This record gives sequence, C-alpha cells and structure tokens, in this order.
Amino acid sequence: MDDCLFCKIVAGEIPATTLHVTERTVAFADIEPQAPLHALVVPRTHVPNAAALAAAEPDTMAELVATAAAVATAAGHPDDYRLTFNTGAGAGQTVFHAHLHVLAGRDFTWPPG
Ligand code: IU
Repeated sequence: MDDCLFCKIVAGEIPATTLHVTERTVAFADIEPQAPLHALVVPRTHVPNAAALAAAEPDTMAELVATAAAVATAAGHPDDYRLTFNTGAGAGQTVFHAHLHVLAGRDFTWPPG
C-alpha cells in the first residue's frame, strides 16, 4: 500500500532497527519503546489489523507469534513477555497495518491502561 508506514519499513524505504525477518514477517524496534524490549512484528502483506490478517493469512498470523517469541528469546526474555494487538482507534491503534507489539524486560500490570 503506497501510503503505509509499515509497508515502507518492510520495503526498506524507511529505516528501522530490524530485529528478525522471516518469509512472511518483519520485526523491528518500536520508535517509542514502552519497555526495555519493545518490538513490532508485522506481516509483509498489508492488512489493517489482526483479525483481517487471521482471515486472509492464518499461517502468517502463526508466524507472527512465532517471530515474536524468537525476538523475546533473543532479547533474553524467553518466558515473560507481553503480546498486544491494538485494534481500532478506540483501543489505541494508530498505524493501520497489522502489528504485534512484543514487550518485555519490566513488570506489567493487569488490566493494561
Ligand atoms: P499502535 O498499536 O498502532 O498504537 O502502535 C503503533 C506503534 O508504532 C507505536 O508503538 C509507535 O511508537 C510505533 N511507531 C514506530 O515504531 N515507528 C514510527 O515511525 C511510528 C510509529 I509514526
């Protein structure tokens, strides 16, 4: 998609700190980290949110979660990390290309804010 920030990161047109790449996913550091580890894992395909990804490419959804686990493990957090999909502006989604937040390295509270 022409106007999508994460499509441009996937294409290498906008720089990002890449942490892990797979056939169908790219993981990179969030520019405004909310934890010592804060990565985003995105599908290479443009879809607006997690539900759309699950419907269109269920295998990619599984790969997204596996990539997130690999990123957390590589950062030294194999067992304790938080995965989050914000879906919809009302839930805090600001970039409408599906992305899985991977956060680790601090204590987390529940419910989230
Ligand atoms: P959200 O779930 O849509 O709110 O997450 C979008 C994330 O994208 C958010 O954590 C931003 O800090 C992050 N981000 C980024 O990593 N690089 C950018 O250039 C922009 C946003 I704009």
